Amino acid sequence: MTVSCKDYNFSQIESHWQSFWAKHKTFRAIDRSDKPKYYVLDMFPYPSGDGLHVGHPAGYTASDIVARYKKARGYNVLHPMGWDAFGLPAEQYALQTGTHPADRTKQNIDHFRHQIQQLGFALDWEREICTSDPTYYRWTQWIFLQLFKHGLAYVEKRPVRWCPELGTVLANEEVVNGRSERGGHPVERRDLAQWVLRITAYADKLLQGLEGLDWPDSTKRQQIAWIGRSQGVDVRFPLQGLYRDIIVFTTRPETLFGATYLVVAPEHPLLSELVSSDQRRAVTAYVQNASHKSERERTNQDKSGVFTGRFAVNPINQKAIPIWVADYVLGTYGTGAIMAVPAHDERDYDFATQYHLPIIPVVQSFDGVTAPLPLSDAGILIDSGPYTGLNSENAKQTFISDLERNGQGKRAIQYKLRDWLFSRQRYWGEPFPIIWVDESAYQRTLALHASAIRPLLPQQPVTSQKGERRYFALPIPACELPVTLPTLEAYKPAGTAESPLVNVMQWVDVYLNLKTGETRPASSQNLAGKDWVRGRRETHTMPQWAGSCWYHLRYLDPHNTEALVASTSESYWRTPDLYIGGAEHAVLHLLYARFWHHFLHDIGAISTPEPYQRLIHQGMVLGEDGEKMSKSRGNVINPDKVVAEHGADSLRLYEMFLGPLEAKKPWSTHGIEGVHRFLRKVWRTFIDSSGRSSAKIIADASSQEKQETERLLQSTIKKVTEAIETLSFNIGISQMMIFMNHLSRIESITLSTARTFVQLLAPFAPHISEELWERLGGTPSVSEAPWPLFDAHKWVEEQTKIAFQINGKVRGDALLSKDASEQTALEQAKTHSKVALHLKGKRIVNVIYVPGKILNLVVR
Ligand code: ANZ
Repeated sequence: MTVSCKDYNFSQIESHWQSFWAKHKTFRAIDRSDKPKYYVLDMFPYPSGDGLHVGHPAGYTASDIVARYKKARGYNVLHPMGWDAFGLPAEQYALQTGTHPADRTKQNIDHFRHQIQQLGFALDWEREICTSDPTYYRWTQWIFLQLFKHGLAYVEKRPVRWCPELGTVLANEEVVNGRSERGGHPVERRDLAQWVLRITAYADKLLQGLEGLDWPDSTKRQQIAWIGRSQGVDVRFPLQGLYRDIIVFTTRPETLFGATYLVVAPEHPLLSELVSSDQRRAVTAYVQNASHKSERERTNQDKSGVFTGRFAVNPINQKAIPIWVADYVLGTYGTGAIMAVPAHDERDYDFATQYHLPIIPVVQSFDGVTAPLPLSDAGILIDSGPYTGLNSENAKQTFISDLERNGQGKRAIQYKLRDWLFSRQRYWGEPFPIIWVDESAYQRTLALHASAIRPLLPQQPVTSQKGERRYFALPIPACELPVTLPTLEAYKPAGTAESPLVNVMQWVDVYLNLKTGETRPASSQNLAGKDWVRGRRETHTMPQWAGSCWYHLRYLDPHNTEALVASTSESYWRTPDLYIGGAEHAVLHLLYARFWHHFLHDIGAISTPEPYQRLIHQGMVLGEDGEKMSKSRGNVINPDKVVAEHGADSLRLYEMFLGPLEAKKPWSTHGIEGVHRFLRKVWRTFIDSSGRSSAKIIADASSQEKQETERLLQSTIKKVTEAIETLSFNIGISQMMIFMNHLSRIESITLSTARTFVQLLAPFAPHISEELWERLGGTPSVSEAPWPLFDAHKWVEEQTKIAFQINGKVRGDALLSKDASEQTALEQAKTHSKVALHLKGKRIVNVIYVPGKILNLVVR
């Protein structure tokens, strides 16, 4: 089928070429190729019920231009797409309507796929993946097994947010100001045994790995801040009247002489022991009250605290200082206790002022001027015994060595990064490949010689206490994966702080074969005895982050049933050369994915430590009013409508023309019309009213015209190429517009010029380009044509004659580039013999330079 239209009928043209690409598998990535590879990845979408947003194509078009360009440059390109398909909205929708989340998700994906295909992206659809597909999450579970085996997955009691009114636990994003987003009901904290991943074991690797990455600085900085590595000292403060010490973590040991009190967190394990009897009541009430607050509330709000009735001894000067309990000190950071130095720490200063505690300055600013307190800068130590007069920065090391020598302190490193809470009390997520059994079953597994389970057990067993009983986690071995999510009949929340899966007894209550790892529903038969034990499946599910932690690897080998990725594929494709996605993922997704990737590298499953070498965030596309698009504001632009009215090529080109890729930019309906007019002009210039290539296009143009056009063509090749390489697409588009204006003005265009222009336009507006290419006699497809190369020889012709004047009289000339700087022109002039003669013994007092025309020197 060919397109028969005479005019620029974009909808016919676009659907024709989309089927052409699909039929010819034009963008299929080849697994074993002699060509160099190029892997460009988009952050895959969550297929929400709202469909595609115009923000999606901003990133996807950018990656698509690069993919098409790299293909034209001879690379074997991998440009895949998939779905981050587990998640809350599908489950909530199921609750409201009774539609199964899997069905709903499938509908959404079909809609998204259709929308994305309409935009003509050069994707290899044979590699499409979906995180909620058992063939995919089988490997998510497999990675979890490896983490479990290596002691990086454990169970701990952590609070969940339980809403009694709704009878369900809520995710963080469903809680607003302590109330449920839906209904505004109060939300409580409940402690529940949950899975946690030991990401903190990777803190240093995650920090060091950042160094070699080509990422936006701000994203690196956010990752560094999130990991929050602090170097300091653990200082030992003996307690008065108890043979015990309190250890505090400080990054400012040089301020020890200014420590006027200690503070312990309400969760501090020594607190109940150290409280004096007359303060016990007040402290208990305080601790009780603090337990309802979140960490954020504790660190942001006004400070409060209670005296514990006990004193500690400052090891440096033997002074007794009071110990307080206050919730601005967190139990989860450092040692959960601090030495308060109100003169030099803002939080301590506020607290001391409020409770009338002493404030002793021990650092003075370098110039000796009394600065207002608290003074957190470095300076000169004062009132600090033998250390007085030292520069506080240098003194830090002296304090540390002295404390270490006297056994009063120890160097310590702290991280803000916490282990990753990996359980969700949800239905629509990956099940854990875990069965809980009693101790005897665990011991039997350990004693078995041939067992598929035993080699997967971590050194320390993972256990969970329920009332009197202790349960042991046994993994389901890889050969028994996936553990598929059962089909629920009712989506009602469990009514407890557990996942709805607890109600599916048929699935939960099983026999497990300790040798093979096989499972059978316990209700169907009694298998107790020999190798079978009864157990309960883990009913929590994994968080949505899990599937997106490693999807970049699955695209390399999406249909592999034997391994997550075959090493042959992995060693060829390795990791994405370019990763494009929103800045909202600057911290968590990127950190979690880096953690898993480093881990997989450590266990030898893959050959690279870092997943994403080069990263770019596309800026948000705002509404016409300059505000974030939202339904409530009514400023949402529907991409389907834009495609219907102006075509996919216009949408693509327009989104790239809006401005720099990384900038936030408002949509403009006027703007898209302008871009659309440009495409019509391209069409009209190359195609005549009968639909054939225009009579203006000839084999050879007049030499005068040819020169001018050739020069502009070379600039256009150069600029468009550079624009793609540097992802400054808007600059490339402007240049094509300039060139098009020229082409539309001149009498005749050579066929080769017309074709080259079409090739340059192709990555941006591929459909019209394919159509023009075909009508200009190109075969088989512009997507298969090699990229036009910039020809420096023809570029030289851009040089023009420039006249050298001295005091207004022409004394010589030379060929110079139109873009030559004043400096270059001046140097050229000085080497000209006649000009040099006239300059001899004179002083240049003024220079007038008109690039491409004259250089006039005023001399005296
Ligand atoms: C004495 C001191 C004097 C401190 C001074 C600061 C300034 P970063 O850099 O964030 O690691 N701190 C320690 N543990 C804490 C906890 N569990 N909750 C709240 N604050 C805690 O901060 C380290 C500093 O934060 C430590 O150094 C400690 O206060 C406080 F002029 O010790 B500092």
